[in-house]
Amino acid sequence: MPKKILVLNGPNINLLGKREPSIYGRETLASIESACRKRGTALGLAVEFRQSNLEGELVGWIQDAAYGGPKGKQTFDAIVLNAGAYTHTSIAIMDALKAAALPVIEVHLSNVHKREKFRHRSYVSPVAEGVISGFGGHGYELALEAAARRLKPSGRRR
Ligand code: DHK
Repeated sequence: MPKKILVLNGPNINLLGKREPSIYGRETLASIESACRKRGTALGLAVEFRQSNLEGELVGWIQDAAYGGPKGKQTFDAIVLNAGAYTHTSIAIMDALKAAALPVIEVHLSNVHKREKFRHRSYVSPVAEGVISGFGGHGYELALEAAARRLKPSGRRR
């Protein structure tokens, strides 16, 4: 059975391609999703890609990833998360990730540390295995590679 990876995207990520292209690039979310699918298949992963502008919906998806299966079992093996602006504000998402206790890889298209100070703080980083920031859509593929290695039965954590 392939390992299942939930790729979650937060607010305004649906506008990629149109939104501040000098910061976020010209790639659309659909094209990133299709690159992730290809990369996922090559890595032997089953990738599910979702986006929401709503904090509560993201929290619900994180909870379901860990406890939404039959008998409260997990439905995904790891989460790749670009929480958008909620990265910098959401204690609810951080708490959901803690409660889920699944491996999390944090992704940002832009290099948040080159940007405004309020983007330097992340509520996701303390509960993430690692962070990929500044490589545009390619960062999602790098995150899938990290997840594949992390989930290998004999694979080293780092
Ligand atoms: C996306 C956003 O929407 C911002 O709010 C974050 C992140 C950065 C990104 O680079 O992918 O600050």
